[in-house]
Amino acid sequence: MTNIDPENSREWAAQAYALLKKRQEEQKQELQKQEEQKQELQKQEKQKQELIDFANKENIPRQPKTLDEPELGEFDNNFTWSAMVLAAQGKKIDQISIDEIDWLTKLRRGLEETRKGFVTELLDKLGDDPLTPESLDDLETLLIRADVGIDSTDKVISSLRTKLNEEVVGGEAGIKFLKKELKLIIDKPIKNSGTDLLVPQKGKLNIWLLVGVNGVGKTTTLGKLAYLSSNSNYKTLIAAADTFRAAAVEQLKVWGDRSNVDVISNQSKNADPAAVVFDAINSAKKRNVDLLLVDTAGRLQTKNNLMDELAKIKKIIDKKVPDAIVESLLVLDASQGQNGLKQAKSFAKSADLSGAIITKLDGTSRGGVSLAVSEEVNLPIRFIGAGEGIKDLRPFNSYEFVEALLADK
Ligand SMILES: Nc1nc2c(ncn2[C@@H]2O[C@H](COP(=O)(O)OP(=O)(O)OP(=O)(O)O)[C@@H](O)[C@H]2O)c(=O)[nH]1
Ligand SMILES: [Mg+2]
Repeated sequence: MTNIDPENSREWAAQAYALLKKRQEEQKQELQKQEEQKQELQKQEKQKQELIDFANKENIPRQPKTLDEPELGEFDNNFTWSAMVLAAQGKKIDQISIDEIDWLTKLRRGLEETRKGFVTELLDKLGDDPLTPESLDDLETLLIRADVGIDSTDKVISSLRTKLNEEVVGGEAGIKFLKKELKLIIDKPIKNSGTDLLVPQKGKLNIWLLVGVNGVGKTTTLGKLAYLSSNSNYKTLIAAADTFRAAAVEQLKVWGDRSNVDVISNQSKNADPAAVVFDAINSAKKRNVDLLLVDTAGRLQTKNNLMDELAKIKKIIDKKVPDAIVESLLVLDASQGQNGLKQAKSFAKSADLSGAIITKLDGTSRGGVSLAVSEEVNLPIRFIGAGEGIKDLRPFNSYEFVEALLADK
């Protein structure tokens, strides 16, 4: 990671902006060409009436790739900040995409409420003065208020206190130190897991189970994951193992259609979720699927029968595909703050979890709960969601998260 000076990075951002603008123009022209070709093709197809049915059923070519990058916005603060975060991670100008800029802008905006809760107030209080024991007390209160959790807060404050005993710490240096400490907390379970970035392993069947209480965003997250995965050229399949809620299958099919991913379901009443997973595994094996995403019903961690159901799903997987790589991902709604943390703790006790996905970071002041999940539940955060759109989910990146959390404007 490089530290670049603000002047250079502004210039860097301006160059990146110009490049993206040019690329967008080229893509638009390409898209128009594809559209014209498509219309021509449709015209021809119309003339071949007898082939139409067949073509529609089996052989219809996939839609030409539409311009799925968002529009490039203004060259403003958001763009500059996002470009700087990418530059600091060693990205080259020609490696960045509008998608990444767009996501970082969303992330920063999403964390705005949380940030307002403590950083802005902290920076106001600190001004340019060095940190004092009193300002640490203020920081402590603000961190707790942002749902960072007692343990993480204690850790950060005592590190800062030690540093303060050794040297004078200016406001800016204090924030830099704080960022480093927060990042350490988030990175610990990720490092412990031995996997920095969760991606499906090629050549194996990867099965990701999404679990969590009602309404936290499991199905939406699964839809976004299906999009990410199929867009990254992993053969993807969805298992609709939420047989509890009547509309669940339909909801999943809509998501599946949006990313051309099939959904395996069983529409009969009271279908057994484990049986759906059984069918989905058969299908996945036949089709050489890389990633099978399993949607499950929302459940309270206290409901034993539902927790048993999860165990049953896992048993089926173990039996049918013992060499599959299974991830049990707990979906947590950030806006639930400490309540979400409690859920995570209970789930971690009764379900064998391997990671967490934090959703609804947009519009909550409780984004700090991500730190509590890392510190107190010891779960690596794998993805974060900040919006209801198909692209509003990205692999978790602790550097980007902490930068967005502590961005000063
Ligand atoms: N703002 C925002 N809303 C989200 C996000 N993720 C999910 N939602 C919304 O949360 C609501 C519940 O989402 P679902 O995906 O149906 O949640 P679920 O966990 O599958 O719910 P059950 O199946 O009933 O347990 C929906 O209205 C989603 O659009 C997010 O990151 N941001
Ligand atoms: Mg659901």
